[in-house]
Amino acid sequence: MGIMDNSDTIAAISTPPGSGGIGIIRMSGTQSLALLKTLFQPLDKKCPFDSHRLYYGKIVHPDTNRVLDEVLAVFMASPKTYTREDVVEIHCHGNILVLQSILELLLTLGVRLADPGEFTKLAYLNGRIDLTRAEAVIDILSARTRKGMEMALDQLGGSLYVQVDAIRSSLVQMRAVVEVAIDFPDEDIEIVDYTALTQQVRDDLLFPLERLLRQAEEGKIFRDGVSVVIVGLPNVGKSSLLNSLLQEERALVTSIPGTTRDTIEEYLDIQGVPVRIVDTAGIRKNADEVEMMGIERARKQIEQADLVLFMLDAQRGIREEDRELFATVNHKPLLLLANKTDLAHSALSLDSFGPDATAIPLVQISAKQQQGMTELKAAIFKTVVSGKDQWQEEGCAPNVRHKSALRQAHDAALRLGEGLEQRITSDLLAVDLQDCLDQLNIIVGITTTEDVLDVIFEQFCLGK
Ligand SMILES: Nc1nc2c(ncn2[C@@H]2O[C@H](COP(=O)(O)OP(=O)(O)OP(=O)(O)O)[C@@H](O)[C@H]2O)c(=O)[nH]1
Ligand SMILES: [Mg+2]
Repeated sequence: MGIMDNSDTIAAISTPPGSGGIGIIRMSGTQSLALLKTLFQPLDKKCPFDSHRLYYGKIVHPDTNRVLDEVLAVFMASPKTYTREDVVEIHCHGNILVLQSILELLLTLGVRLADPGEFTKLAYLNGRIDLTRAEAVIDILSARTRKGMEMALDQLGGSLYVQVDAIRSSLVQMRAVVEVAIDFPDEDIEIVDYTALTQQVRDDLLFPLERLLRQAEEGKIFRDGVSVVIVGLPNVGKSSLLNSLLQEERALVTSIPGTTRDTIEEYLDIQGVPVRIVDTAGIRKNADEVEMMGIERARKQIEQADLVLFMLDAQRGIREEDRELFATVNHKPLLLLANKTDLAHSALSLDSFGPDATAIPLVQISAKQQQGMTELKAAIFKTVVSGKDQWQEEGCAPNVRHKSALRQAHDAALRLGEGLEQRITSDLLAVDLQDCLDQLNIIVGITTTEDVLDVIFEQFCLGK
Protein backbone atom coordinates (compact mmCIF):
# COMPACT_ATOMS: atom_id res chain seq x y z
CA MET A 1 0.00 0.00 0.00
CA GLY A 2 1.71 3.16 -1.15
CA ILE A 3 1.17 6.52 0.43
CA MET A 4 -1.09 8.64 -1.74
CA ASP A 5 -1.49 12.35 -1.52
CA ASN A 6 -5.00 12.70 -0.26
CA SER A 7 -4.17 15.76 1.77
CA ASP A 8 -7.04 17.86 0.48
CA THR A 9 -9.24 15.41 2.30
CA ILE A 10 -9.45 15.81 6.06
CA ALA A 11 -10.68 13.49 8.78
CA ALA A 12 -11.27 13.48 12.52
CA ILE A 13 -13.12 11.63 15.23
CA SER A 14 -16.26 13.69 15.70
CA THR A 15 -17.67 12.11 18.86
CA PRO A 16 -16.28 12.83 22.34
CA PRO A 17 -13.46 10.66 23.71
CA GLY A 18 -14.51 7.81 25.97
CA SER A 19 -16.91 4.99 25.34
CA GLY A 20 -20.44 5.30 24.02
CA GLY A 21 -22.98 3.52 21.87
CA ILE A 22 -21.44 4.76 18.67
CA GLY A 23 -18.44 6.81 17.64
CA ILE A 24 -18.21 8.70 14.39
CA ILE A 25 -15.31 9.45 12.11
CA ARG A 26 -15.94 12.25 9.66
CA MET A 27 -14.10 12.92 6.42
CA SER A 28 -14.44 15.82 4.02
CA GLY A 29 -12.85 16.41 0.64
CA THR A 30 -12.70 15.17 -2.92
CA GLN A 31 -11.16 11.80 -2.05
CA SER A 32 -13.69 10.90 0.65
CA LEU A 33 -15.64 8.38 -1.39
CA ALA A 34 -12.56 6.77 -2.96
CA LEU A 35 -11.04 6.40 0.50
CA LEU A 36 -14.21 4.89 1.89
CA LYS A 37 -14.20 2.33 -0.91
CA THR A 38 -10.58 1.45 -0.05
CA LEU A 39 -11.36 0.35 3.47
CA PHE A 40 -15.09 -0.37 3.64
CA GLN A 41 -16.46 -3.73 2.61
CA PRO A 42 -20.23 -3.41 2.30
CA LEU A 43 -22.38 -6.44 2.99
CA ASP A 44 -23.99 -5.87 -0.38
CA LYS A 45 -21.14 -6.40 -2.84
CA LYS A 46 -22.96 -4.30 -5.43
CA CYS A 47 -23.35 -1.39 -3.00
CA PRO A 48 -24.08 1.74 -5.12
CA PHE A 49 -22.93 4.25 -2.48
CA ASP A 50 -25.91 6.47 -3.19
CA SER A 51 -25.58 9.87 -1.61
CA HIS A 52 -26.97 10.35 1.90
CA ARG A 53 -27.69 6.62 2.38
CA LEU A 54 -26.36 4.50 5.19
CA TYR A 55 -24.69 1.20 4.30
CA TYR A 56 -23.79 -1.68 6.57
CA GLY A 57 -20.44 -3.41 6.34
CA LYS A 58 -16.95 -3.80 7.75
CA ILE A 59 -13.85 -1.69 7.87
CA VAL A 60 -11.04 -3.93 6.66
CA HIS A 61 -7.36 -3.04 6.63
CA PRO A 62 -6.43 -3.16 2.93
CA ASP A 63 -2.95 -4.64 3.60
CA THR A 64 -3.67 -7.19 6.29
CA ASN A 65 -7.36 -7.88 5.68
CA ARG A 66 -7.90 -7.53 9.40
CA VAL A 67 -11.42 -6.40 10.33
CA LEU A 68 -11.20 -3.18 12.36
CA ASP A 69 -14.91 -2.86 13.11
CA GLU A 70 -18.44 -3.51 11.95
CA VAL A 71 -19.85 -0.17 10.91
CA LEU A 72 -22.47 1.86 9.12
CA ALA A 73 -21.06 4.20 6.51
CA VAL A 74 -22.57 7.08 4.63
CA PHE A 75 -21.33 9.07 1.67
CA MET A 76 -22.80 12.54 1.18
CA ALA A 77 -22.16 14.16 -2.17
CA SER A 78 -21.22 17.82 -2.45
CA PRO A 79 -22.79 20.38 -2.11
CA LYS A 80 -25.59 19.26 0.24
CA THR A 81 -23.25 18.53 3.13
CA TYR A 82 -21.95 20.14 6.30
CA THR A 83 -18.84 21.46 4.55
CA ARG A 84 -20.30 21.64 1.03
CA GLU A 85 -17.55 19.21 -0.01
CA ASP A 86 -17.98 15.47 -0.38
CA VAL A 87 -18.38 14.09 3.14
CA VAL A 88 -18.14 10.56 4.50
CA GLU A 89 -19.11 9.45 7.97
CA ILE A 90 -18.20 6.10 9.43
CA HIS A 91 -20.34 5.09 12.39
CA CYS A 92 -18.32 2.67 14.49
CA HIS A 93 -18.68 1.17 17.94
CA GLY A 94 -18.06 3.89 20.48
CA ASN A 95 -14.63 2.80 21.62
CA ILE A 96 -11.74 5.20 21.30
CA LEU A 97 -9.33 2.37 20.34
CA VAL A 98 -11.54 1.32 17.42
CA LEU A 99 -11.95 4.93 16.32
CA GLN A 100 -8.25 5.62 16.56
CA SER A 101 -7.29 2.52 14.57
CA ILE A 102 -9.59 3.55 11.72
CA LEU A 103 -8.45 7.17 11.85
CA GLU A 104 -4.81 6.08 11.79
CA LEU A 105 -5.51 3.91 8.78
CA LEU A 106 -6.96 6.93 6.99
CA LEU A 107 -3.91 8.99 7.90
CA THR A 108 -1.59 6.36 6.47
CA LEU A 109 -3.64 6.63 3.28
CA GLY A 110 -2.59 10.27 3.08
CA VAL A 111 -5.61 11.94 4.66
CA ARG A 112 -4.83 15.01 6.74
CA LEU A 113 -6.02 15.23 10.34
CA ALA A 114 -8.59 18.04 10.57
CA ASP A 115 -7.83 21.05 12.77
CA PRO A 116 -10.30 21.85 15.56
CA GLY A 117 -13.32 23.52 13.94
CA GLU A 118 -12.07 22.89 10.42
CA PHE A 119 -15.29 21.26 9.20
CA THR A 120 -17.28 24.28 10.33
CA LYS A 121 -14.65 26.63 8.93
CA LEU A 122 -15.08 24.94 5.56
CA ALA A 123 -18.84 25.39 5.82
CA TYR A 124 -18.16 29.10 6.29
CA LEU A 125 -15.41 29.43 3.66
CA ASN A 126 -17.51 27.54 1.13
CA GLY A 127 -20.37 29.94 1.74
CA ARG A 128 -22.89 27.59 3.31
CA ILE A 129 -23.12 29.61 6.52
CA ASP A 130 -22.07 33.13 7.46
CA LEU A 131 -19.75 33.78 10.37
CA THR A 132 -22.50 34.42 12.93
CA ARG A 133 -23.94 31.00 12.16
CA ALA A 134 -20.51 29.36 12.47
CA GLU A 135 -20.13 31.01 15.86
CA ALA A 136 -23.57 29.73 16.82
CA VAL A 137 -22.24 26.20 16.39
CA ILE A 138 -19.67 26.89 19.14
CA ASP A 139 -22.42 28.23 21.37
CA ILE A 140 -24.54 25.15 20.74
CA LEU A 141 -21.66 22.89 21.72
CA SER A 142 -20.91 24.85 24.87
CA ALA A 143 -24.39 25.92 26.04
CA ARG A 144 -24.98 25.06 29.67
CA THR A 145 -28.64 25.92 29.97
CA ARG A 146 -31.68 25.29 27.85
CA LYS A 147 -32.07 28.99 27.28
CA GLY A 148 -28.45 29.39 26.17
CA MET A 149 -29.12 26.56 23.77
CA GLU A 150 -32.25 28.20 22.38
CA MET A 151 -30.35 31.43 21.81
CA ALA A 152 -27.60 29.58 19.98
CA LEU A 153 -30.11 27.72 17.81
CA ASP A 154 -31.83 30.99 16.93
CA GLN A 155 -28.50 32.40 15.85
CA LEU A 156 -27.79 29.30 13.78
CA GLY A 157 -31.17 29.89 12.19
CA GLY A 158 -29.95 33.35 11.21
CA SER A 159 -31.55 35.59 13.87
CA LEU A 160 -28.47 37.81 14.11
CA TYR A 161 -27.53 37.54 10.44
CA VAL A 162 -30.93 38.73 9.30
CA GLN A 163 -30.85 41.84 11.49
CA VAL A 164 -27.30 42.77 10.50
CA ASP A 165 -28.05 42.11 6.87
CA ALA A 166 -31.04 44.45 6.92
CA ILE A 167 -28.79 47.27 8.14
CA ARG A 168 -26.23 46.39 5.47
CA SER A 169 -28.89 46.65 2.75
CA SER A 170 -29.85 50.13 3.94
CA LEU A 171 -26.21 51.18 3.89
CA VAL A 172 -25.67 49.90 0.38
CA GLN A 173 -28.75 51.75 -0.80
CA MET A 174 -27.67 55.00 0.92
CA ARG A 175 -24.20 54.66 -0.51
CA ALA A 176 -25.67 54.41 -4.01
CA VAL A 177 -27.51 57.70 -3.49
CA VAL A 178 -24.38 59.42 -2.22
CA GLU A 179 -22.19 58.01 -4.99
CA VAL A 180 -24.39 59.50 -7.66
CA ALA A 181 -23.76 62.88 -6.07
CA ILE A 182 -19.99 62.28 -6.09
CA ASP A 183 -20.18 61.81 -9.84
CA PHE A 184 -22.02 65.11 -10.23
CA PRO A 185 -20.27 67.33 -7.66
CA ASP A 186 -21.85 70.58 -8.84
CA GLU A 187 -25.34 69.35 -8.21
CA ASP A 188 -24.42 67.87 -4.85
CA ILE A 189 -27.00 69.72 -2.85
CA GLU A 190 -29.88 68.85 -5.12
CA ILE A 191 -29.06 65.19 -5.45
CA VAL A 192 -28.52 64.39 -1.79
CA ASP A 193 -31.74 64.82 0.11
CA TYR A 194 -30.19 65.62 3.48
CA THR A 195 -33.46 65.48 5.37
CA ALA A 196 -34.42 62.08 4.01
CA LEU A 197 -30.94 60.68 4.66
CA THR A 198 -30.94 62.04 8.19
CA GLN A 199 -34.14 60.22 8.91
CA GLN A 200 -32.82 57.05 7.32
CA VAL A 201 -29.68 57.20 9.46
CA ARG A 202 -31.85 57.34 12.54
CA ASP A 203 -34.45 54.73 11.58
CA ASP A 204 -32.41 52.24 9.57
CA LEU A 205 -29.00 52.55 11.23
CA LEU A 206 -29.00 54.03 14.72
CA PHE A 207 -32.19 52.42 16.06
CA PRO A 208 -31.48 48.87 14.91
CA LEU A 209 -27.81 49.15 15.96
CA GLU A 210 -28.84 50.36 19.38
CA ARG A 211 -31.29 47.49 19.72
CA LEU A 212 -28.60 44.99 18.82
CA LEU A 213 -26.24 46.55 21.37
CA ARG A 214 -28.92 46.21 24.05
CA GLN A 215 -29.47 42.61 23.07
CA ALA A 216 -25.73 41.97 23.38
CA GLU A 217 -25.90 43.26 26.94
CA GLU A 218 -28.93 41.13 27.76
CA GLY A 219 -27.72 38.00 26.05
CA LYS A 220 -24.31 38.05 27.69
CA ILE A 221 -25.65 36.77 30.97
CA PHE A 222 -27.43 33.83 29.40
CA ARG A 223 -24.47 32.99 27.21
CA ASP A 224 -21.55 33.48 29.59
CA GLY A 225 -23.31 33.05 32.91
CA VAL A 226 -22.39 34.64 36.21
CA SER A 227 -20.15 33.76 39.08
CA VAL A 228 -21.72 33.71 42.56
CA VAL A 229 -19.65 33.20 45.70
CA ILE A 230 -20.91 32.18 49.12
CA VAL A 231 -19.02 34.07 51.82
CA GLY A 232 -19.27 34.21 55.59
CA LEU A 233 -17.67 33.38 58.90
CA PRO A 234 -16.88 29.73 59.63
CA ASN A 235 -19.83 27.48 60.45
CA VAL A 236 -22.63 29.79 59.27
CA GLY A 237 -23.77 27.11 56.77
CA LYS A 238 -22.13 27.97 53.45
CA SER A 239 -21.42 24.40 52.42
CA SER A 240 -24.90 23.38 53.53
CA LEU A 241 -26.27 25.96 51.12
CA LEU A 242 -24.13 24.72 48.24
CA ASN A 243 -25.41 21.19 48.86
CA SER A 244 -28.97 22.37 49.17
CA LEU A 245 -28.83 24.28 45.89
CA LEU A 246 -27.24 21.35 44.08
CA GLN A 247 -29.48 18.79 45.78
CA GLU A 248 -26.47 16.63 46.50
CA GLU A 249 -23.90 16.18 49.24
CA ARG A 250 -21.18 17.92 47.31
CA ALA A 251 -19.27 19.61 50.14
CA LEU A 252 -18.43 18.30 53.58
CA VAL A 253 -20.64 19.72 56.31
CA THR A 254 -19.74 19.46 59.99
CA SER A 255 -20.41 21.46 63.10
CA ILE A 256 -16.67 22.17 63.35
CA PRO A 257 -15.79 25.71 62.22
CA GLY A 258 -13.18 25.64 59.48
CA THR A 259 -14.47 22.53 57.71
CA THR A 260 -14.15 23.89 54.19
CA ARG A 261 -10.59 24.74 53.25
CA ASP A 262 -10.50 24.81 49.49
CA THR A 263 -12.96 26.54 47.20
CA ILE A 264 -15.57 24.25 45.66
CA GLU A 265 -17.35 25.25 42.48
CA GLU A 266 -20.30 23.79 40.62
CA TYR A 267 -22.82 24.92 38.02
CA LEU A 268 -26.49 25.66 38.49
CA ASP A 269 -29.17 26.64 36.02
CA ILE A 270 -31.19 29.51 37.45
CA GLN A 271 -34.01 30.33 35.03
CA GLY A 272 -31.69 29.87 32.08
CA VAL A 273 -28.69 31.68 33.54
CA PRO A 274 -25.65 29.42 33.92
CA VAL A 275 -24.53 30.19 37.47
CA ARG A 276 -21.11 29.17 38.68
CA ILE A 277 -21.57 28.81 42.39
CA VAL A 278 -18.53 28.77 44.67
CA ASP A 279 -18.38 27.62 48.27
CA THR A 280 -15.44 29.08 50.16
CA ALA A 281 -13.55 28.61 53.41
CA GLY A 282 -15.10 30.51 56.29
CA ILE A 283 -13.12 33.68 56.82
CA ARG A 284 -11.52 34.25 60.23
CA LYS A 285 -8.31 35.53 61.68
CA ASN A 286 -6.80 32.81 63.81
CA ALA A 287 -6.72 29.97 61.34
CA ASP A 288 -4.01 27.38 60.77
CA GLU A 289 -1.78 27.46 57.71
CA VAL A 290 -3.98 25.33 55.45
CA GLU A 291 -7.11 27.22 56.37
CA MET A 292 -5.29 30.50 55.72
CA MET A 293 -4.54 29.32 52.19
CA GLY A 294 -8.22 28.54 51.77
CA ILE A 295 -9.13 32.01 53.04
CA GLU A 296 -6.70 33.53 50.54
CA ARG A 297 -8.51 31.66 47.76
CA ALA A 298 -11.85 32.82 49.07
CA ARG A 299 -10.66 36.42 48.82
CA LYS A 300 -9.64 35.88 45.20
CA GLN A 301 -13.04 34.39 44.40
CA ILE A 302 -14.76 37.38 45.97
CA GLU A 303 -12.86 39.77 43.73
CA GLN A 304 -13.79 37.80 40.60
CA ALA A 305 -17.42 37.30 41.57
CA ASP A 306 -20.39 38.92 39.87
CA LEU A 307 -22.40 38.50 43.05
CA VAL A 308 -21.50 37.73 46.65
CA LEU A 309 -23.91 35.86 48.91
CA PHE A 310 -22.99 37.14 52.33
CA MET A 311 -24.18 34.61 54.88
CA LEU A 312 -25.10 35.30 58.48
CA ASP A 313 -26.17 32.94 61.22
CA ALA A 314 -29.66 34.02 62.28
CA GLN A 315 -29.54 31.99 65.45
CA ARG A 316 -26.20 33.35 66.61
CA GLY A 317 -26.90 36.91 65.52
CA ILE A 318 -24.46 39.44 64.15
CA ARG A 319 -21.01 39.74 65.64
CA GLU A 320 -18.16 42.16 65.30
CA GLU A 321 -16.38 39.70 62.94
CA ASP A 322 -19.42 39.72 60.62
CA ARG A 323 -19.24 43.50 60.46
CA GLU A 324 -15.51 43.46 59.72
CA LEU A 325 -15.95 40.89 56.96
CA PHE A 326 -18.90 42.80 55.55
CA ALA A 327 -16.77 45.91 55.26
CA THR A 328 -14.30 44.01 53.08
CA VAL A 329 -16.93 42.75 50.59
CA ASN A 330 -19.19 45.77 50.61
CA HIS A 331 -17.83 47.02 47.27
CA LYS A 332 -19.29 44.00 45.44
CA PRO A 333 -22.90 43.38 44.37
CA LEU A 334 -24.32 41.63 47.42
CA LEU A 335 -27.20 39.59 48.71
CA LEU A 336 -27.50 39.06 52.47
CA LEU A 337 -28.58 35.64 53.66
CA ALA A 338 -29.93 34.98 57.12
CA ASN A 339 -29.34 31.25 57.52
CA LYS A 340 -30.49 28.80 60.19
CA THR A 341 -33.82 30.56 60.47
CA ASP A 342 -35.22 27.22 61.64
CA LEU A 343 -33.29 27.76 64.91
CA ALA A 344 -33.75 31.50 65.25
CA HIS A 345 -36.31 32.90 67.67
CA SER A 346 -36.48 36.34 66.17
CA ALA A 347 -35.69 37.97 62.84
CA LEU A 348 -32.09 39.05 62.31
CA SER A 349 -31.61 42.77 62.80
CA LEU A 350 -29.25 44.39 60.33
CA ASP A 351 -29.14 47.72 62.15
CA SER A 352 -25.58 47.23 63.31
CA PHE A 353 -24.44 46.85 59.67
CA GLY A 354 -24.94 50.53 59.16
CA PRO A 355 -26.82 52.42 56.48
CA ASP A 356 -25.04 50.61 53.61
CA ALA A 357 -26.83 47.40 54.36
CA THR A 358 -30.40 48.65 54.34
CA ALA A 359 -30.51 48.80 50.54
CA ILE A 360 -29.20 45.24 50.17
CA PRO A 361 -31.81 42.51 49.70
CA LEU A 362 -32.02 40.09 52.62
CA VAL A 363 -33.17 36.52 52.07
CA GLN A 364 -34.22 34.28 54.96
CA ILE A 365 -33.20 30.67 54.49
CA SER A 366 -32.52 27.42 56.20
CA ALA A 367 -29.85 25.65 54.22
CA LYS A 368 -30.22 22.52 56.28
CA GLN A 369 -34.00 22.30 55.93
CA GLN A 370 -33.80 23.48 52.30
CA GLN A 371 -36.12 26.37 53.04
CA GLY A 372 -36.08 29.62 51.08
CA MET A 373 -34.26 28.15 48.07
CA THR A 374 -36.88 29.33 45.57
CA GLU A 375 -36.76 32.84 47.02
CA LEU A 376 -32.97 32.80 46.98
CA LYS A 377 -32.80 31.73 43.32
CA ALA A 378 -35.34 34.39 42.40
CA ALA A 379 -33.28 37.01 44.24
CA ILE A 380 -30.07 35.90 42.48
CA PHE A 381 -31.81 36.03 39.11
CA LYS A 382 -33.26 39.44 39.82
CA THR A 383 -29.91 40.86 40.89
CA VAL A 384 -27.87 39.54 37.97
CA VAL A 385 -30.45 40.04 35.27
CA SER A 386 -32.01 43.23 36.69
CA GLY A 387 -34.20 44.61 33.96
CA LYS A 388 -32.37 42.65 31.32
CA ASP A 389 -35.06 40.00 30.98
CA GLN A 390 -36.75 41.34 27.87
CA TRP A 391 -34.42 39.04 26.00
CA GLN A 392 -37.11 36.39 25.44
CA GLU A 393 -39.03 38.42 22.88
CA GLU A 394 -36.00 39.43 20.87
CA GLY A 395 -34.26 36.12 20.37
CA CYS A 396 -30.83 37.33 19.34
CA ALA A 397 -27.70 37.75 21.40
CA PRO A 398 -24.62 39.27 19.80
CA ASN A 399 -21.36 38.13 21.42
CA VAL A 400 -18.34 40.20 22.46
CA ARG A 401 -16.87 40.21 18.98
CA HIS A 402 -20.14 41.30 17.41
CA LYS A 403 -20.62 43.89 20.10
CA SER A 404 -17.33 45.63 19.46
CA ALA A 405 -18.08 45.84 15.72
CA LEU A 406 -21.61 47.04 16.47
CA ARG A 407 -20.21 49.82 18.66
CA GLN A 408 -17.90 50.98 15.89
CA ALA A 409 -20.72 50.79 13.34
CA HIS A 410 -22.81 52.88 15.70
CA ASP A 411 -20.00 55.45 16.03
CA ALA A 412 -19.79 55.68 12.25
CA ALA A 413 -23.56 56.14 12.01
CA LEU A 414 -23.37 58.95 14.59
CA ARG A 415 -20.62 60.65 12.58
CA LEU A 416 -22.77 60.27 9.51
CA GLY A 417 -25.68 61.93 11.28
CA GLU A 418 -23.48 64.85 12.34
CA GLY A 419 -22.09 65.17 8.84
CA LEU A 420 -25.56 65.36 7.36
CA GLU A 421 -26.45 68.05 9.84
CA GLN A 422 -23.42 70.05 8.77
CA ARG A 423 -24.23 69.39 5.11
CA ILE A 424 -20.80 67.93 4.42
CA THR A 425 -20.00 66.83 0.88
CA SER A 426 -21.01 63.48 -0.56
CA ASP A 427 -17.49 62.08 -0.71
CA LEU A 428 -17.15 62.62 3.03
CA LEU A 429 -20.54 61.05 3.66
CA ALA A 430 -19.43 58.07 1.62
CA VAL A 431 -16.49 57.53 3.97
CA ASP A 432 -18.70 57.23 7.04
CA LEU A 433 -21.13 54.99 5.19
CA GLN A 434 -18.29 52.70 4.20
CA ASP A 435 -16.88 52.65 7.77
CA CYS A 436 -20.25 51.55 9.04
CA LEU A 437 -20.62 48.90 6.36
CA ASP A 438 -17.11 47.57 6.98
CA GLN A 439 -17.96 46.84 10.60
CA LEU A 440 -21.12 44.94 9.71
CA ASN A 441 -19.20 42.98 7.09
CA ILE A 442 -16.81 41.92 9.83
CA ILE A 443 -19.71 40.56 11.86
CA VAL A 444 -21.14 38.37 9.14
CA GLY A 445 -17.70 37.37 7.92
CA ILE A 446 -17.44 39.10 4.56
CA THR A 447 -14.22 40.92 5.41
CA THR A 448 -13.00 39.22 8.52
CA THR A 449 -9.24 38.96 8.86
CA GLU A 450 -7.46 35.63 9.04
CA ASP A 451 -6.30 36.13 12.63
CA VAL A 452 -9.83 36.86 13.82
CA LEU A 453 -11.02 33.71 12.05
CA ASP A 454 -8.27 31.74 13.78
CA VAL A 455 -9.40 32.98 17.16
CA ILE A 456 -12.98 32.00 16.40
CA PHE A 457 -12.31 28.52 15.06
CA GLU A 458 -9.74 27.71 17.75
CA GLN A 459 -12.61 27.61 20.20
CA PHE A 460 -14.02 24.52 18.53
CA CYS A 461 -13.31 20.98 19.54
CA LEU A 462 -11.70 18.45 17.25
CA GLY A 463 -13.99 16.90 14.67
CA LYS A 464 -16.48 19.78 14.50
N1 LIG B 1 -30.33 24.01 62.11
C1 LIG B 1 -29.61 24.37 61.08
N2 LIG B 1 -28.32 24.01 61.00
C2 LIG B 1 -27.61 24.37 59.93
C3 LIG B 1 -28.18 25.12 58.88
N3 LIG B 1 -27.23 25.31 57.95
C4 LIG B 1 -26.11 24.72 58.40
N4 LIG B 1 -26.33 24.14 59.60
C5 LIG B 1 -25.37 23.41 60.42
O1 LIG B 1 -24.29 24.28 60.71
C6 LIG B 1 -23.07 23.54 60.74
C7 LIG B 1 -22.08 24.18 59.79
O2 LIG B 1 -22.52 24.01 58.46
P1 LIG B 1 -21.57 24.14 57.23
O3 LIG B 1 -22.43 24.09 56.04
O4 LIG B 1 -20.47 23.15 57.31
O5 LIG B 1 -20.98 25.59 57.47
P2 LIG B 1 -19.85 26.37 56.67
O6 LIG B 1 -20.23 27.78 56.65
O7 LIG B 1 -19.61 25.71 55.37
O8 LIG B 1 -18.60 26.19 57.61
P3 LIG B 1 -17.04 26.29 57.23
O9 LIG B 1 -16.80 25.43 56.05
O10 LIG B 1 -16.38 25.79 58.44
O11 LIG B 1 -16.75 27.71 57.01
C8 LIG B 1 -23.43 22.11 60.40
O12 LIG B 1 -23.58 21.39 61.58
C9 LIG B 1 -24.75 22.24 59.68
O13 LIG B 1 -25.57 21.10 59.79
C10 LIG B 1 -29.55 25.50 58.99
O14 LIG B 1 -30.14 26.15 58.13
N5 LIG B 1 -30.20 25.09 60.10
MG1 LIG C 1 -18.01 24.88 54.56
